[in-house]
Amino acid sequence: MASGECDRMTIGDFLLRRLKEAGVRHLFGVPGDYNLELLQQLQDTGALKWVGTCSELNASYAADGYARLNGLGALLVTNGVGALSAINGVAGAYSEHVPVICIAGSIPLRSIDRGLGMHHTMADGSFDHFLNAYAHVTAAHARLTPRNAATEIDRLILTAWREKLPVYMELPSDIAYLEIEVAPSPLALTVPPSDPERLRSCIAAIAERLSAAASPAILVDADADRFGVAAELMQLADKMRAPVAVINAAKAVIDETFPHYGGVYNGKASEPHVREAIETSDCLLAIGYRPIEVTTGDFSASLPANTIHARGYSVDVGDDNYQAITLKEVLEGVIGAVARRTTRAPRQVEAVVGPHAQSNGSAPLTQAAYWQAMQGYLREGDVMFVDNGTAFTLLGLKFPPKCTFVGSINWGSIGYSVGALLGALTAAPERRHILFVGDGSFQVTAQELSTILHLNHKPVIFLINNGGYTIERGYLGKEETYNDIANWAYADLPKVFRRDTSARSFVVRTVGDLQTVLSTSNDTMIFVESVMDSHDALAPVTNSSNKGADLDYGPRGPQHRENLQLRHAVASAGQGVAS
Ligand SMILES: Cc1ncc(C[n+]2csc(CCOP(=O)(O)OP(=O)(O)O)c2C)c(N)n1
Ligand SMILES: [Mg+2]
Repeated sequence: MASGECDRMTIGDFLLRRLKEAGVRHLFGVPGDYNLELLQQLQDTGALKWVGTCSELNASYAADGYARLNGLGALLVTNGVGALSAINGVAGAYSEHVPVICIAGSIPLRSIDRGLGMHHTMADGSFDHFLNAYAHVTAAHARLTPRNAATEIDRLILTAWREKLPVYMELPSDIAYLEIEVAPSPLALTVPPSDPERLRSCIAAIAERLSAAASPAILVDADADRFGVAAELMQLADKMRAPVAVINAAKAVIDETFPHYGGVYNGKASEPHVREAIETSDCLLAIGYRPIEVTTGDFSASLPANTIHARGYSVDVGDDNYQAITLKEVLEGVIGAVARRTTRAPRQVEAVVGPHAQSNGSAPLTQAAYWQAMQGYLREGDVMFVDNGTAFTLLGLKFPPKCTFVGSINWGSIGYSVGALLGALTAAPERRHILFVGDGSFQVTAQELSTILHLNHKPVIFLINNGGYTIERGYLGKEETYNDIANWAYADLPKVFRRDTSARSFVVRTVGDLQTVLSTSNDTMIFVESVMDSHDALAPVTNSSNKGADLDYGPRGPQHRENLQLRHAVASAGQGVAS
């Protein structure tokens, strides 16, 4: 770079500047001697706000939750011990297509150069183990040096943002204060525009098929959210008067009050009208479809032969594959090109949550009554978090307009939701955030509640206390002690985690209790521990777990033994869920 065209900045300041330019306003993580120097730069420049978490695992979940609402998230960990604690969450971000930047303050270059043994390593003379580990769970990784920092920082941030995937960056602790030459212009979060011919051809091919179809339909996976095309998909559906279904990883990506929204497609576990709309469509437009057993009704999903598969940057139409296009430009073009239909009628759907609850207010609380009450509690604009377990029943509720769903359907790491809640609260504190979590999942990351309280956030937390891992009992071990957990005084935790808390805590045992609690005002955190039977689960949960066991253990597996599996009396349709 010729002088005059560049600024001189320290590597650490430049990294923080780039993060800020990319829209990252907060950094989650845990201090360590290898990252304190960057933290000091953060403190001195005020470039970002630091949100210290109780563990790096929780920081990785928080950065993921933050990115879901903000478009990009970041965490800062220390070498090895911190990086490996965070790797589960970063891998989850990969699985769920969430752009998270994991920065590890790492061994000083001065030690690496001379092969000096250092703490937080294997003490085996190698400094690459963690970089190599992260290579498997990120779209890009690099160890920064004074030579590559200016370009690698931009490459990694842009890769995360463009690919909607995590990246990993090692910042050796002795270079954060070294000056380099950097471009003065801000980082532009852009993708290269489509190749004009490929774009035109792709749009024409899609529009031709959709226009010729008698029953076009749209199937939406999470990438529709990640690549920000939900509005375009609704416009397209509206113009074609075509039904739109989502898979449960894309819950609420399409506004569920949109007239053409059909429901959740999950193979034979779908509501019949959803299954019919998708499987009998004579031209299906599938967005980012990544089927796994729990999103396909155990592989019973059967997409029509004439399915167009569109992804962030490529599309399959018939035998053709289109590269050098962007999903947004393709959809904008298709909306313009496709034939408008006026004859097909939209079809509204009702919530599919289980049987009607008992009306007796003093009866013990059941899952059926619980979820029915929750349906009435949800309101426009809520952010809903779900963890693994019977809480998955949330997927069967009908969401009001403008809601956001934050879950980890593909990766499914228990405890994710508590960290993600902190992250999302940080990104969008003005919205109402509601966590649905089981006791088992909560126990993994419960301490992050303290950070949420410390920062004065006011989420609503619904915890199901059913004495352990009920969803697992549907796989195996209906009565086994390995599915039992210690019975914490959950509702006391806000007080434990913050002595002067104003959080309202409740222990709910009856339907009447729950109804009272749900009318509590939300000017402070509400923490609701609901006590329910360890064998209570709605059919979608037990059916899915039972089938999961058959897949996992095969015909010779122990699930066939008498009374070893929690089962539901009557099989019925529902959303697939994994544990
Ligand atoms: C990190 C991780 N460890 C283990 C599991 C396996 N697992 C899935 S669900 C579950 C139990 C969830 O129990 P809880 O949160 O209490 O839900 P519920 O009892 O309502 O089903 C476990 C242990 C997992 N998904 N992730
Ligand atoms: Mg439980």
